[in-house]
Amino acid sequence: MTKISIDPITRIEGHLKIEVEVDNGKVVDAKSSGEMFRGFENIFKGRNPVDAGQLSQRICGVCPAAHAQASALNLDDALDVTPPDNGRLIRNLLLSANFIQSHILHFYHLAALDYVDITAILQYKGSDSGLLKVKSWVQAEVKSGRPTACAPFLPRYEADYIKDTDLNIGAIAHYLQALEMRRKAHELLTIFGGKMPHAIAIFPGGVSEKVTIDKITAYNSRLEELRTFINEVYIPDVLTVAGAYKEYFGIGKGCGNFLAYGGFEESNDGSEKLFPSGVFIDGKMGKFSSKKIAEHVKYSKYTSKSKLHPSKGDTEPKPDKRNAYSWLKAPRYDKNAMEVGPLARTYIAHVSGANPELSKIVGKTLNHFNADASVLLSVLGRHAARAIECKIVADRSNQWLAALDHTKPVHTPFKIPKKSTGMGLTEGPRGALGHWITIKDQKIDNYQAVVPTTWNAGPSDDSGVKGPMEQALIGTPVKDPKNPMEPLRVVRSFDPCLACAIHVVNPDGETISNVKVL
Ligand code: NFE
Ligand code: MG
Repeated sequence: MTKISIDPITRIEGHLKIEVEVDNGKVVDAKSSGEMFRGFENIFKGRNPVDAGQLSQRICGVCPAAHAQASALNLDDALDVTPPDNGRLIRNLLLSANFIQSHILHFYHLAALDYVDITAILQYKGSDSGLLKVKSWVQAEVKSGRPTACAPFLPRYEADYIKDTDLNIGAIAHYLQALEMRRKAHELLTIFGGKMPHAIAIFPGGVSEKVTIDKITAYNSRLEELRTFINEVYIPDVLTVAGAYKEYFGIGKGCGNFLAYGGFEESNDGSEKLFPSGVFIDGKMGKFSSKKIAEHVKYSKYTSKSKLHPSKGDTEPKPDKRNAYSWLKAPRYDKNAMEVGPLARTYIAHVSGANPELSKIVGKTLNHFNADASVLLSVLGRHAARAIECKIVADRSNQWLAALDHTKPVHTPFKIPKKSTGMGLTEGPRGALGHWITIKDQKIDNYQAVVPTTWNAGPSDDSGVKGPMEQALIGTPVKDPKNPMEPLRVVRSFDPCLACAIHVVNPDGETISNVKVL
């Protein structure tokens, strides 16, 4: 039995440690540990409820629009206010810009170097200035013997990278182009959001930024460039990687249960959404009920009572708690571990038939690989689902943009009640995101967030059932324990964000664990 500890996992957001035990070339046990405490929820107490939108966006710079949206829906509920059409549409456009940016980021800048051979750039003979720059960096790294001189390209594990030089150099060119595309997606968000990260225009009752023809035009031109990139570069690249690593359709299955709260409101009361809400448990589709969520903490470093509903949750740290191995709680739905994210959304939308356009693309993708829907429950299924929903969201944004009316309001006025409660459920790029608020004396009395990565990367629950990512790791083949690329590919397929999940650094600056950087 070999024990492998990867700490921290690089090319993700935040600090995550993965420990796996390997026997006979396969992972037989896995532990996922969130390695920082944030206690973000405690900052909200005693504040003006309207501040929640700005505070919660600071949970993360990668998905702030998702937190802004969850917070706005939470406050809409608590303040009993409904946004007008323009308010709802602009909120969708802000969130969609964040989805597009985040999915391109994940595929090209976080995951691609698990497959693409960066050293192929040394064979590059052309004149593109960006590629020549990458070539000179990699050359310098290789020569210097100081392998950390130029992260993120090297050092790296030895692995079965793509062999075709042209394919690798083409992918590196797309890596650079994707940086430019992400800038455009950030600009999209600023047009109606004021700035990115941490938009200022999203607000209970709608948004504060008016519709103008100039803004519509500015959004439209950037969106069209992004849609072209998604169709002509991102989706083909995902298909290329999938074609070269077909075995990953059978690796990293996970718990097989999916949860989606649903996201992108298609009606002002929130009853219709682009991505439907739903649960898929033990092979059956079911209706989602927020009452069935509970956060277990037996293996989490908190003193809180276990199995509390998030509306009653608390965030009291206990770093030295016996047997606890993560700063993440373990959220469960009706006692089940649930995977959330692009695959969960796509699977639920596809199986329920709620989005025919999405089902068409899923069907085409499966035909391309001559496979049935079971292969989606895998590393490659997650990458494919992310690309498919990126296209769905970008295409639909074009229609939301067209539906804006510059003669109409963007906001419905509201009053802050003496006491109230609220719930805001939406979808972030990484999955189901929920915010809960209790208002007392017109101030925040309690604010709790349960984020996508907490669902996916959380530890065992009180009954010892492992989290979805831990379950996905078990059974993963490991050819060479010194170069554990296979488990890394499984982890990265979830696109974890620990900054979100742990809601800063240990205040005493102690070393929390031994760090092996790879
Ligand atoms: Ni910090 Fe986030 C997303 C949210 S994730 S990235 O997407 O919500 O766990
Ligand atoms: Mg929380």
